[in-house]
Amino acid sequence: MKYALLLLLLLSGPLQAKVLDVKDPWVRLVPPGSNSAGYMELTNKGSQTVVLTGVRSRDVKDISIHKTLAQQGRVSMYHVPSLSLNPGQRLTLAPGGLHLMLMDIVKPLKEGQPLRLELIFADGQTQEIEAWPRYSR
Ligand SMILES: [Cu+2]
Repeated sequence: MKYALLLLLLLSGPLQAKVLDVKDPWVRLVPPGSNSAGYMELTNKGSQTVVLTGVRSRDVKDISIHKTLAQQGRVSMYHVPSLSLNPGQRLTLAPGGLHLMLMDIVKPLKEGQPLRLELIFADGQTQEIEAWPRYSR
């Protein structure tokens, strides 16, 4: 009986909560050695505010949340410490705005090979997603 339960748990895979609804996660396909950026649409379908504090990956050493800002003809990026989503709120990470900055990519990105990312939330929960490398939207 115990054995059957264990087997069932193993078959069902890691027990990870889906904290956010993540639509169309993708990363810009860049040559090895270059930095890349990750994009997706996040929706909080729960009843609690969700705070995304970071993202990590086995294949990228340095991932941070960035925002691109165009000001007086100059484009710059700044670091955003966290993203907060109220219940029902949707947030889009897209070129020219919010994005995940991927620096020090250990395993070169390849078309058709998803990059595994782990979203880290303020309450300690994590959520694994797969972002697909491609040249543009
Ligand atoms: Cu950036």
